Amino acid sequence: MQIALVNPNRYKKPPVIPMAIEYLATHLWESGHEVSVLDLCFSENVENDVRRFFRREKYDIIGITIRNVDTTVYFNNQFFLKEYNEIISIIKKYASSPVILGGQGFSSMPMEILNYLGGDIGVIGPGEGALLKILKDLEQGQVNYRLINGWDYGFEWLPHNRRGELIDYDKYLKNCGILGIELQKGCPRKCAYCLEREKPYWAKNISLCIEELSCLVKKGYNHFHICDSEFNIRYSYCVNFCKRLIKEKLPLKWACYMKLDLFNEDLIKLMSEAKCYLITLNVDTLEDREKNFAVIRKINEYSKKYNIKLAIDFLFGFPGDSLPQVETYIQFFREICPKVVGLNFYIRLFKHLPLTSSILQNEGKNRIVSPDNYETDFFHPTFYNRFHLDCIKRLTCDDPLFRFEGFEKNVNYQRVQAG
Ligand code: B12
Ligand code: SF4
Repeated sequence: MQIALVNPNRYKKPPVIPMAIEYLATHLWESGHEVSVLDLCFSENVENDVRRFFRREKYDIIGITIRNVDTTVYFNNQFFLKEYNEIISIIKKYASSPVILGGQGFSSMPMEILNYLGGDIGVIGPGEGALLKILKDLEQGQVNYRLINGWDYGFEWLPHNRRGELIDYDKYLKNCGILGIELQKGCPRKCAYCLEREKPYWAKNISLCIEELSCLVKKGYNHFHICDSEFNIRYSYCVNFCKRLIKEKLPLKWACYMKLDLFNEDLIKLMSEAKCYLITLNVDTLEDREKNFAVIRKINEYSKKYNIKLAIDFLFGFPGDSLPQVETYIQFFREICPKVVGLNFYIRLFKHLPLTSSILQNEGKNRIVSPDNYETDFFHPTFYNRFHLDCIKRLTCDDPLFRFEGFEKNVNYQRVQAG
């Protein structure tokens, strides 16, 4: 069948290569389908590009990747679904094939987004197996569903190599983008505020991941972000991945996200030898404070020892948090002095998260706010907030160690590169 895959993500702080499309295209292609890609990230005239693309060919389905709902930070928030809605309306002017939606953003509120964007079918989670099922059902005239769950269709066939020539990497790299690679899917943990919580875990074959990296390095790319929810979900996997990377001696550097457990000095040393240069550590005040401090202190110590930059994304202001408690965290970060600490004290509440229902049950809508007068309906950007910006500013005293999320539009790898 002829499949169109569209990337409507035009946010460029930084631009993100639509790796989902590359993996999906590879899998569809390997399964005997034809795939064309319309990447609108750098389009100067969306309508013209859409018209030209859909005039060239008639497609059996149009798959659209919905990566982000919004920036998920309160200050200078950008709500992307409105723009995606406009793009999909334009697409529908020039093509009448079924529109299939999927992606991380989509999966956060599947039915709501499917209705809002006017899609025909939505896929929750990984799209590889689900898309093949949809194609088969469409061929046999058996589509009697609007949503399917991609996690139900297995992982063993996940592609490790991707048709890089489908996307113009150079435009992304020139605009501070970097390449990504996915090693592991899912996260079994249950952090109440996180969209990635409680997802089946699947680790890709390390040899195949190394092969994927080698291919990209051969093409001249050397800067990567590991696109896993957290790098250290399974300790033995991280160790084996690093060991293989060290053995291959690939000329590259990489950044990753890590959670506050399943690490030790050996792992940080191996990561450094495998050319990891940046760890972003998610820290929240839901965990026990003393336990948090002890673990962060160690990761910070080992990162410094092995020359890896440590960026901390600090999420606070949960129900029950107090200013004196926040102050102890600020003092602690000052004392250990990581490379940078991003402060986020507006907690994005999504419709289907347990944190949202528990806040509504216990406090009602008292502390629920939305930027730009959006409705506080948990579909549009909706946040829980306890602290005023000025109070937190008073605690940080303009110390450049601390960055208030949303004011500078950049991410940790850019902050670290900027020095
Ligand atoms: C790594 C990462 C980053 C890196 C990316 C580096 C790089 N060069 O790729 C950096 C740090 C740059 C980044 C930036 C941002 N990120 Co980010 N990021 C991630 C993370 C951890 C992995 C994304 C990824 O690439 N996964 C691997 C790919 C292969 O998986 P995938 O995209 O999900 O695709 C699969 C499925 O979703 C599905 N699928 C996808 N598209 C489609 C389409 C169809 C038709 C179908 C059927 C299926 C399908 O199939 C795919 C293959 O299995 C995710 C969380 C997560 N675990 O996914 C957050 C995440 C996507 N990011 C998020 C956000 C908010 C951002 C920022 C807006 C942050 C900010 N304020 O600046 C920016 C946006 C930048 C941009 N231009 O879009 C949010 C989105 C939340 C939301 N609902 O809106 C997430 C979910 C994190 C979170 N829990 O809040 N990010
Ligand atoms: S915050 Fe990290 S560890 Fe917790 S559920 Fe999300 S991805 Fe998993």
